[in-house]
Amino acid sequence: MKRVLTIQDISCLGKCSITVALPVISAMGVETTILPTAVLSTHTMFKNFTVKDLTDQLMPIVEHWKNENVTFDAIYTGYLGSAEEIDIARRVFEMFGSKDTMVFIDPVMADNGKMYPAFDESYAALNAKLCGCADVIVPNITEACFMTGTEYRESYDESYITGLLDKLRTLGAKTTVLTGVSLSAGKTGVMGYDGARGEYFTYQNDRVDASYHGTGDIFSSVCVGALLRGMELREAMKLAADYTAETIRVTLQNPAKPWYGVDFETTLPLLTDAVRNLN
Ligand code: PXL
Repeated sequence: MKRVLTIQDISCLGKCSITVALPVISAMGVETTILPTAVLSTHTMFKNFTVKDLTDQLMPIVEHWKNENVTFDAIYTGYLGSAEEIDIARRVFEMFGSKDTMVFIDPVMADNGKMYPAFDESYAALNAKLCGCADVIVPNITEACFMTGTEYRESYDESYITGLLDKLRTLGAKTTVLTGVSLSAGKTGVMGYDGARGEYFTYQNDRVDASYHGTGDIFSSVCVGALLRGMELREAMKLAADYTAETIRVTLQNPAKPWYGVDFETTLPLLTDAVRNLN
């Protein structure tokens, strides 16, 4: 069984970061090791959340693993809380990286044109540098703008997206995928540059008119699971985009849905089915 290390926070309530990555990737038949950067009472879209920073625990934990000769097929980073944690992520890539280890970075820090609380432009610059270590990066348009110094636009055309992709490519990641890209009315999905094939690709599905917290983490977790189960990049992106859209659709039908996240628990069997016949 493939093994991934994911580095992100634990938001105890909120259906994001590790509380999504662990069930989603596990359901896809991939062992998931966690390196929790902080414990928060909720994600940061709630008011008055608590935070216990775990930065001082991170190196002792990974050094223990190193002494146990643990190896990872992939390292997946999501929400990292500080400059120091970005630096630790880089050290973990150096300690556990090899030519066979996929480094997958979701530079979580912003959405809808704005930074999340706790982040600023200098954090974006550090995240941009970290992205240079990756095999695959999956920023949304807002994160891509902050990392490349590009003006954020609500409405855009394909040339704005390819322009952003070209700027992102200069950061150094092999494959660059922009998420939340809507190339025509009623559609949304991804547009990326596949470094292995040297070409752009797009995948668009029907837009569901609702925006939920944690859906970026679901998308990334499915990509990581699918890639580790041997799916091609495009297939993995399609599965992740379709699964995320279907989960939002299912959530909208639940009259008792929580406001803070989606009902991925209901749709997890789709992922198990999708990987059932893979090696
Ligand atoms: O879903 C991204 C995310 C992860 N972790 C925390 C967050 C957010 C987004 O706001 O606040 C703590």
